[in-house]
Amino acid sequence: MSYVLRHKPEVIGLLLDVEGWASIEDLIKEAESVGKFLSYETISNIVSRSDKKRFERSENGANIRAVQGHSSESVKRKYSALQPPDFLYHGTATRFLDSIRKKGLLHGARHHVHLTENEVLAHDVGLRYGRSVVLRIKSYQMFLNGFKFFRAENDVWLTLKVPPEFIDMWD
Ligand code: HQG
Repeated sequence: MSYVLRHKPEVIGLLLDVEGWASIEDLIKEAESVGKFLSYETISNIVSRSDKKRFERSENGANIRAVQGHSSESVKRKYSALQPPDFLYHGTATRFLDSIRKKGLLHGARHHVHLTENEVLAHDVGLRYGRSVVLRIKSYQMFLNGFKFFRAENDVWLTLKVPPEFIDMWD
């Protein structure tokens, strides 16, 4: 579900609107056309059991979306800008540090750099790519310097980039 609701809805012929919403009926139908069988109940369980609350259903229950993490071009979510806490954390792998030192944190294929208030969670995110290292980001200083911050419905913080001078902890 993350793959089609964040990245490649077209692989099953699903349409996402600019806010990332897809019709649950269409999701079930299109998934079935590629041999994946989903039901309202399965989807409901995935939504409620997702440890990171990755998905959200619309109030009328007809639509579903991933709340953050998108790379699909059809999605351009409008998050409202917020004042961040003094520091936020980003977990990455040690092998990326040389490049991050030079270029800062870039959003890559996704629409935003992902940050969290939770250092332990950041550590786990870094582990996905190798030896994990948690970087501390001077988010409030960035905010004072005009960088915009957003917070998704699942409390993941988002920003477009983090220049190296705002990263103050390397290991
Ligand atoms: C790294 C998960 C080299 C960046 C998590 C990361 C998150 C650079 C990787 C969400 C770089 C991108 C997103 C630079 C950044 N040079 N490497 N200049 N700038 N990087 O997966 O933040 O479980 O696109 O450090 O919880 O790891 O999917 O982003 O290692 O919230 O719900 O490039 O995905 O959530 O990787 O993870 P990603 P991310 P879910």
